[in-house]
Amino acid sequence: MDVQPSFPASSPALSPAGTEAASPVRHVHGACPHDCPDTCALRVSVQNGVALRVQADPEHERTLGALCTKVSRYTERTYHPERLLYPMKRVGPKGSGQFQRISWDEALDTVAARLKEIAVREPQAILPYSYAGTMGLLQGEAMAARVFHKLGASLLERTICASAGGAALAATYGGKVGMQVQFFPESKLILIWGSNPITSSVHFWTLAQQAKRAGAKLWCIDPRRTDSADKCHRHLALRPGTDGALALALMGELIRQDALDHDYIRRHVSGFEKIREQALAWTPERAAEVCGVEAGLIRELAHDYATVKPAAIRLNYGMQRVRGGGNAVRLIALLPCLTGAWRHRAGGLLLSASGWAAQARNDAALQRPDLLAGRRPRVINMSTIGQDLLREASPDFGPKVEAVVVYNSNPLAVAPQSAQVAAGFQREDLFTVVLEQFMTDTADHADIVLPATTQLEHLDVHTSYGHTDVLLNEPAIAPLGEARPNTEIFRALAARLGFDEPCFKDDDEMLARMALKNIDFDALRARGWARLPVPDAPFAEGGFPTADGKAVVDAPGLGVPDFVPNYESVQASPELAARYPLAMISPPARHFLNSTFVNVKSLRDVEGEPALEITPDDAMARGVVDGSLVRVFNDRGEITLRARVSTRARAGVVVGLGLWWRKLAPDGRNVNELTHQRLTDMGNAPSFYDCLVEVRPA
Ligand SMILES: Nc1nc2c(c(=O)[nH]1)N[C@H]1C(S)=C(S)[C@@H](COP(=O)(O)OP(=O)(O)OC[C@H]3O[C@@H](n4cnc5c(=O)[nH]c(N)nc54)[C@H](O)[C@@H]3O)O[C@H]1N2
Ligand SMILES: Nc1nc2c(c(=O)[nH]1)N[C@H]1C(S)=C(S)[C@@H](COP(=O)(O)OP(=O)(O)OC[C@H]3O[C@@H](n4cnc5c(=O)[nH]c(N)nc54)[C@H](O)[C@@H]3O)O[C@H]1N2
Ligand code: SF4
Ligand SMILES: [Mo]
Repeated sequence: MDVQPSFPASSPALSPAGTEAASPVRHVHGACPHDCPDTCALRVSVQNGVALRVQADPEHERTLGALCTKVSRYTERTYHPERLLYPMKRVGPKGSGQFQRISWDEALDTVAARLKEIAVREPQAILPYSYAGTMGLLQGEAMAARVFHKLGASLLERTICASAGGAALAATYGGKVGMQVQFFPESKLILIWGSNPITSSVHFWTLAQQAKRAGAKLWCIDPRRTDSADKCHRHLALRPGTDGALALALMGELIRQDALDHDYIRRHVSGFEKIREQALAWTPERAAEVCGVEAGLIRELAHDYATVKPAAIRLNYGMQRVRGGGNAVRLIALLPCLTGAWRHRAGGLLLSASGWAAQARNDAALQRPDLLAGRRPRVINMSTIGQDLLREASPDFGPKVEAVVVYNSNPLAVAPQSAQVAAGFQREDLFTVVLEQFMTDTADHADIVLPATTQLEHLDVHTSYGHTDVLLNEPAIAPLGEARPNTEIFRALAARLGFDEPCFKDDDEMLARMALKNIDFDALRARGWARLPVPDAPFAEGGFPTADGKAVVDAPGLGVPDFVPNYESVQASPELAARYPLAMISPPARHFLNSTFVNVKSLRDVEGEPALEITPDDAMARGVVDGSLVRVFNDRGEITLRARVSTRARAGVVVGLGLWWRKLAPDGRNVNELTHQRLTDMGNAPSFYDCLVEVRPA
């Protein structure tokens, strides 16, 4: 039986409001739960128990009065006819999507019995798998972490997005800290580097436009001619993974032109002399050769960066999804230290602001690592889930994985090298539990599916990695069907596992009150958001959160940063590059959020179908015509995409916009069929954009 859960016809939450005596419309404070730096404050309008609209909270400055298209349609997600509303058990082969409704009691008893049976023998054979389906501190790692800590399950290293850049910032600045986003409108030069903010951070884009109108010059550094690149004054379309070479050439030019702030360097940078010679060895011509751009463009960028002040860099994670991503971020992060750009609040660099919020978060109280009671479980990297699910027990790996509990993530679609991920999740001897709002590719592989609430149905507390406010999300409506918040599911599981520590009884209100330190929770609740105390120009006088307060060039154990070529590149693997001469990048599509929203039809219709951008020259050389189907392949696999012959791509680079659900793509696959599981130089992150392919007409 192929169960398409549907709403009970009588459900009051589904009948249009207002047929009977309408109660007044209430407005509820919400927070956008998605993995997006903008972390908008929501105003949810509710009447007769039905959420009518989700809009921007007009009082919250950082939300700038508007939400993105995706989240403006959040009620379509919550009231989607395919919402999972009941627990289900699998009744067909793994991946076939055949499920049968069961009761919560049966579901929880089944899960608890299986986990208990494994835990008495080998708790590390149990693996939690989660990421940022919601960024909420409660529905993320709170009650869930407590349960896995108490079990002694394997720990998950959550690397799939930001850990190369994060580790690089920590090595350079001592933490994930940077400029405050609200000061970008005062900048006179903005480098948008490895980011397509019109897609992925539209509120930052609004601020950059304000700067532009006030006379700022905007540069975009991106292999793809994105919508954002189109609207910048200059676009430097470098080859993927060559940002480190570009940064070294910029540094070399700053030194040659003596555009350095010697006083700032002397007082607030340690080890500058160690990178001087190396930077001088990078002329614009040398970098131009590696990056595949005109040397004149690099010279112009260096000249702008040396002379226009205040100069700000909006770095984003797009540029660190390659082998040398960590080194590249370290090199770029040094640029504002050499020019003293940090002296001004509209100068410096922003990759992530999450380090500011980390100081306010009380993760230990929520997640209770003390429940490990001295045990030190092995760590599994979420980015190598494909190979790790297929590994047998061994001394260096530890026990074979016997059970996976997935929540807030869709690894079948988002993890690299999908064929292995799918093979892992298809293992008949693997017990898989998936907490989900929808029947994703991953849920199709579950033994037990547990229905989770959406953001309108649960309480949560949010911090941001793009600004420095914290937000509260109040439940606006009752859970639909039998859906439950993640917290409640893990609480119920803890009870069945016989965990009797009082912390397993903490309700969501108690968790919310302990989530943040030094924040007046009732004031947060009254307003919906609160501002963290962060100085306007945090490093104007140095004071980086490093051991000596200085920015670091020569990091302990890492040395001086350098350009590291892609795994899959002419420099590092010429034989491979001869067979697969095109570099494929797979950045986000505007109307999806990772693999979220792919099942919202109105948004999917805008994206059309899975496509590959290829330049006219690269297409012609292969006999590929616009609008035709093409095979995109390498040694790891093959996918079929619709060719879009376009100058959005650059020579030698093809773009497969992410991240389609496999089952909603005509060939049942997505771009991650082609990506690999080799990790970045720092932070053990995946190198999604370090991927060579070849293209042929289908
Ligand atoms: N609409 C929408 N918004 C999103 C997301 C989404 O899926 N959809 N995802 C969210 C998430 S999880 C994240 S992590 C954030 C951050 O999002 P990012 O990962 O920063 O994604 P983008 O802003 O699209 O920027 C990526 C850009 O980097 C470019 N790029 C690829 N390789 C390289 C390279 O080697 N060098 C340089 N310089 N550029 C390169 C791509 O062409 C692309 O335009 O966005 C969030 N916002
Ligand atoms: N090729 C390629 N691969 C990529 C990327 C890329 O650019 N290219 N980007 C990478 C990046 S930056 C990231 S961050 C990862 C993202 O990877 P994931 O964090 O796995 O992101 P999503 O695909 O959005 O999947 C989140 C899932 O969580 C579910 N969910 C949301 N809220 C809740 C909740 O409250 N409870 C429960 N139980 N479930 C919930 C959603 O329905 C959704 O299916 O993907 C990475 N993969
Ligand atoms: S996805 Fe980003 S831009 Fe859209 S509402 Fe959420 S935080 Fe705002
Ligand atoms: Mo991400």
